Amino acid sequence: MTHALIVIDVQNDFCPGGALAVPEGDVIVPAINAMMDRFDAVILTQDWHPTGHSSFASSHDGKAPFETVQMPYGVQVLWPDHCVQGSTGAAFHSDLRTDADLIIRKGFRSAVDSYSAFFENDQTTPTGLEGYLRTRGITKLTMVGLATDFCVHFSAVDAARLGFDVSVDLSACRAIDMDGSLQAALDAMRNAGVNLI
Ligand code: VGL
Ligand code: ZN
Repeated sequence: MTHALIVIDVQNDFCPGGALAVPEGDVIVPAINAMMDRFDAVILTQDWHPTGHSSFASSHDGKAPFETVQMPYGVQVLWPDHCVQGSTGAAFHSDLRTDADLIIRKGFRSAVDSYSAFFENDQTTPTGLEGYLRTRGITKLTMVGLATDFCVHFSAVDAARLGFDVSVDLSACRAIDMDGSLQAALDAMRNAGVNLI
């Protein structure tokens, strides 16, 4: 059994002072750093949007952040501009250990957002992470990071559906929590067979 730690989007824009700050997003960094040595593999994900990305409210006339829009692939929440490729906001929190095996970037296609580390929000375009894990013989995943109710949630549910043994360590996650999204995410993860610890 090969067990990987997947660290989701611990980037400046999701930490206090960032463009899409998650309350206490930075508080989890020491715990995540300490966990890394206990795993066979460590993988970081990085939200990585081009300027003018379709998930940005600023790309839609008359729309404000946290409103929604209908995209060809379904309903999309609109966000403040965040994690623009190469920006300081897209960089990992400066205290996060980056001595990881793999950094996987997502959300780099303008027309489709990607919450999950496995599939873009159209739920069909793969990021390549599944192939990486399978070819390394990794079957067990523990996920931590930001935000519990968006990227951690969709990554964990996709991983469980793909047949990985998935746990989410909630002590090393923090949520955006808009309109009950945290409770909905916890329910969805539980229903998908994700172990919440
Ligand atoms: C995320 C909203 C937009 C996340 C990324 O990492 O949870 N949330 N982009
Ligand atoms: Zn994003």
